[in-house]
Amino acid sequence: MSKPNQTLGEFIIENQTAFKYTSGELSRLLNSIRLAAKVVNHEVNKAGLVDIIGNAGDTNIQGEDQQKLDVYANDKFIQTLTKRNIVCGIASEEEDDFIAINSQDENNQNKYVVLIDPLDGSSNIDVNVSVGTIFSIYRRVTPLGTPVTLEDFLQKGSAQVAAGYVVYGTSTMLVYTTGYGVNGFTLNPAIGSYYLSHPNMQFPEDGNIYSVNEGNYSDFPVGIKKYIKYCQQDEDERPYTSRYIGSLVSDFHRNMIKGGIYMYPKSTKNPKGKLRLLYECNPMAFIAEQANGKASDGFTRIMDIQPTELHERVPFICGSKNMVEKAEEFMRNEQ
Ligand code: AHM
Ligand code: MG
Repeated sequence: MSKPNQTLGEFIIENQTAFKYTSGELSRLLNSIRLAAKVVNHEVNKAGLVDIIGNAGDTNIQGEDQQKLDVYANDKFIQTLTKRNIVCGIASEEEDDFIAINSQDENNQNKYVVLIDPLDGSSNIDVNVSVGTIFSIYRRVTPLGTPVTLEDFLQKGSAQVAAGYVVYGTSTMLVYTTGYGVNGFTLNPAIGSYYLSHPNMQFPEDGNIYSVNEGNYSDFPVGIKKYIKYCQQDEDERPYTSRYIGSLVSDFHRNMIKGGIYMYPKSTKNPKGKLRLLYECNPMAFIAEQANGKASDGFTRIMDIQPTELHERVPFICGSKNMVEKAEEFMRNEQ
């Protein structure tokens, strides 16, 4: 399905016909995310210049207020997604409530809801470490012609029609799935086009990297503590390497390429885990499974969890299949 020098725009159109997945609306939706990600990328790249061009809250030389980058990213994604007559609702990490969007004919004919973390890992921005955007797309479940409701957002991850992330790293990449494998596109900033650089991405079945904030170790469930000790044992192919950026998208991206496991378990500080089910865990879980990896809360498949709240948190274990299954085995044994 991939061709040399193929751009993301070409790929989206070509796959629309190949998989007949929409009347073109999903393609237009993905294109709007592609566009917003370019605009945000441009701004993220200037983050190191804040002392020169002004901080959040300052007024810049054009008389515009400088915004914090996560607020800026949120605004850009919402603006871009709102204008195209495709999306009927958006939920964002930056918004307490979902945003309802009516179609231009005022008839509520837009089909899709988008859930988004516009700038994840934003504590990394000030220190020039990579951050990301995560998105998840569903068809609404309430009838067309009626206003969107919370029910449209509280769908299981298994109902996602597309999900993806953008990593603003040493290069900027957009990685996404529509349920037919995972493909990664790298932005050529000189000309503003994304090129298919990582076709058909796959997690290696096994890996030797584990990513977890070990500062929280003493608070972790016993099963996770024992699994971490297992990762550190000098036996067989172990000890594994510990790598933790503190930016989910970047940690996930590295583990998908090299083979590894990411964990954000529950702890006393975060009794339900820290990461959000709807716009952090579900989209990453969809990508992981489409890339032959696995995602669970330690016991249950992430995409089988029935959400009950927009900003619900969940423990998250995700990565190479054999590694996630091993961690689950430790969890089960300590129940
Ligand atoms: P955020 O949505 O507030 O940016 O938090 C999510 C981030 C993830 O990207 C990252 O994996 C995790 O929080 C790091 O948390 P911690 O600093 O507690 O290890
Ligand atoms: Mg986040």
